[in-house]
Amino acid sequence: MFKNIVIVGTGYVGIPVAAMFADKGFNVIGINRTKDKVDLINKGLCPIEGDEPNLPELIKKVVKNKKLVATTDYSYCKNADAILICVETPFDSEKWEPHYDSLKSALTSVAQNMSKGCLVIVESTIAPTTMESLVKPILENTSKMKAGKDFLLGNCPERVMPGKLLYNIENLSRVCGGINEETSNKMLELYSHIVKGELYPTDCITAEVVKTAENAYRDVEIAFANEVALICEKLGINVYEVRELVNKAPYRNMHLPGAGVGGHCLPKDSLLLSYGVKGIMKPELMILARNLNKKMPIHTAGLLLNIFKEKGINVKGKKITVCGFAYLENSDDTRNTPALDVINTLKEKGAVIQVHDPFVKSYEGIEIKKNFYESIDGSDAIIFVTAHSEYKKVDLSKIKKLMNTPIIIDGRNIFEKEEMIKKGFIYKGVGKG
Ligand code: SAJ
Repeated sequence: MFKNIVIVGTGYVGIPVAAMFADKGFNVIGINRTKDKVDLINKGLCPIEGDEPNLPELIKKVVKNKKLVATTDYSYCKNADAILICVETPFDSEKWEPHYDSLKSALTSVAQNMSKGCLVIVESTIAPTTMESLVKPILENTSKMKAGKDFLLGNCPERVMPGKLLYNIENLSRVCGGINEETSNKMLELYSHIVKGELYPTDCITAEVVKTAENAYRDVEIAFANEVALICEKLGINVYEVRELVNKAPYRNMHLPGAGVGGHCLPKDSLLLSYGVKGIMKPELMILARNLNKKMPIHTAGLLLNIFKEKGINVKGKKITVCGFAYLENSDDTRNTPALDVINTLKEKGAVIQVHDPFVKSYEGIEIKKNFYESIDGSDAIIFVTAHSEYKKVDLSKIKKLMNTPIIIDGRNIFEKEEMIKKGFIYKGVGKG
């Protein structure tokens, strides 16, 4: 029977799952290394920016009824029946390896405090074989206990998405990879309290591969759409018309091409998956796809640079407004945003960049403007990088009057080419020849 649950890491993954277990009557302790976040949560406030339906209200409720308490103190693990580890696991693409410092530190602190009979579950995304080669040894060597015997150990990969944190946890299926059958069954029992989706028991390494493969798969799907977009540009046709007709064929689901692939999952999970077989085999397709997607923001900036070149305009000093800094439409999440590569590519050529985003409050070293028309006033070009709904409603005649030169680059198929040309814009869209 589970009563006391500890969640290590109260970010995008940890805080919603902590609030959901607390709402089901469990005594939940949320451990975070930063005191500010701990204090915020203990005031009943949500530490996540952006629009997360029902999450702020849920946190307020469970903190008020004392079912959720945040702390920096790992000694609470002593009384935990279950400990979920939800810390960040970024990938260092320079060194070509996962960055497990947060994971290692969390595991060590948990192992120093946890008691016999506890169930430890890693929800963070990890490369295949990490449970066996890193998680289990740290827990066993530090606690002097045996996994599968003195404590149970499993991997239940998160499936969160900014903007749908609570919805995804409640409704998506989950893979419960246990060190043994007893553990997988205990995981099913625990998660059945908060997950309405299917719960699939399996072993740890299968769970590790499922998580990284499901995102590598999506990255490859998007890369395919991006490659067809590049072909359509060369052939002078519209990739979005091609996509619509391709998807009329049965079993086709061509994804959306665009200005790039950001977020906390897709840019790293194919790298984590390939890292899992490092020294054994070298995956090709998913790495090619990853490299193609990484080029899309540069390609998008290149569409503008080509126009300047054709018109004999010197980019140096030109005022360019980048619209959309979040990696995802109608979100404030900026992790691995393609917008940064668009901005840097143009800055390297001497352009002066303004950034507009209706959701992103701030970003280190970049002023984010809130008023769209102000941000494009006097600009020599606009590049739309994120498909925020606001951009679909802008007044094109007003934009044309405000701009110095009416050059628009559309990274997300926000506008129709014909309409833009009719209105007197010099318009280029990703995938639109
Ligand atoms: N993107 C495209 N074309 C597409 C879809 C997305 O260029 O057809 C771009 C987006 O603009 C964004 C990036 O890819 O920059 C990622 O978009 P995403 O929709 O995949 O959103 P994420 O990164 O939040 O993905 C998460 C993933 N979920 C987990 O890792 C648990 C992903 O597997 C889910 O499919 C996605 O949420 C979702 O749709 O829920």
